Amino acid sequence: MSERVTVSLESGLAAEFDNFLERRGYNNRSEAVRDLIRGALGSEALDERPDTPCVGVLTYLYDHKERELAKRLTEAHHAHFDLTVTTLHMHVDHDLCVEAVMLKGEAAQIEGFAESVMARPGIQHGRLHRIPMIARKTP
Ligand code: NI
Repeated sequence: MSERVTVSLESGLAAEFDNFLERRGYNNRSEAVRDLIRGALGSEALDERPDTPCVGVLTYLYDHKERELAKRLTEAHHAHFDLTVTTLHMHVDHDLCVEAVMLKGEAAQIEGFAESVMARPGIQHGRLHRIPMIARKTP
């Protein structure tokens, strides 16, 4: 079930918004407005409520030959088996690996685990993306 909401925009802002839609590939304003609202509500939840249930993806690059990094990463994942649902590992070349770790848990737990991994010496380009499980996409 959906509710109709009418929004008035001054012409300059409406033109900027239409340019935004074109750059992002949106076909209509409503879908873009819905995504922007979800994004704002999700950010607020992540900032203000550390127990917000989330799924997350942590990605990073590392050299598997660097000291005992690969072994220590595996140990960190096992120590947090309740958060780390699965890991995708790509051998980029002879030395470098990229991993994408799928996480599920509370916002702060996921962030804490991700920060502890990204802070390890040898971990490069670490990035976490969290999706709060508060507002699901509906047509
Ligand atoms: Ni590898």
